[in-house]
Amino acid sequence: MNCPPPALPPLPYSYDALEPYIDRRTLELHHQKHMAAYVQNLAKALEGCPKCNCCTLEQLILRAPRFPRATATALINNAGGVYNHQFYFESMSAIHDQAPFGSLLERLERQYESVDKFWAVFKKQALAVFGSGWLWLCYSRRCGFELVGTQNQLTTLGTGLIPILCIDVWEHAYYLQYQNRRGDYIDAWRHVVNWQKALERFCGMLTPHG
Ligand code: MN3
Repeated sequence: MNCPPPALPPLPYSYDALEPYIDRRTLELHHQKHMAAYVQNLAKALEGCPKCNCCTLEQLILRAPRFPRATATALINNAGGVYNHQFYFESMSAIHDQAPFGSLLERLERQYESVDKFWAVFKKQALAVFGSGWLWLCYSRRCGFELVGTQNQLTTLGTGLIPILCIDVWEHAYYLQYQNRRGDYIDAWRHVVNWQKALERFCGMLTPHG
């Protein structure tokens, strides 16, 4: 559970750490302008909502519909924007070309046959997210892995699925470097996925209290 950050949290790597797959300019703008705007707008929304201040990001998103409409919209967009960007930036690593391993690899191969086949499905689904949104690799004990698209700053919270990885497919995540070629960005993204973090999320979920 994460508390709303009072200021823009730093990235877990330097701005050029994902080059050549995601260039410095794209990452700088994405973090310092796009994510920063969600952090600032969330802080503004919380000023007008004393009851919100002791909530985590996840609680703000889940409880948003209980608030008056303007506050609810501000929370869904901005708590969602902060949560999604934190999740996305933590889904990537300065250690390139990691491969899934351990129990996560076993489970992926059981469901998709091979990592290459998983990526083929992932790319197809990420290309199919219409407009601005996200693609999530999620897991549930009942259904196994599911690839779930969300629009705008909606999350997978409240679905019963546990998110493992997410890719931002808003155009601002790739347009400077890849223009309209979302498929090339998805291919490049594969090189910077943080499978260590993905395994931690997956194993956290598999503990009795996870
Ligand atoms: Mn973004």
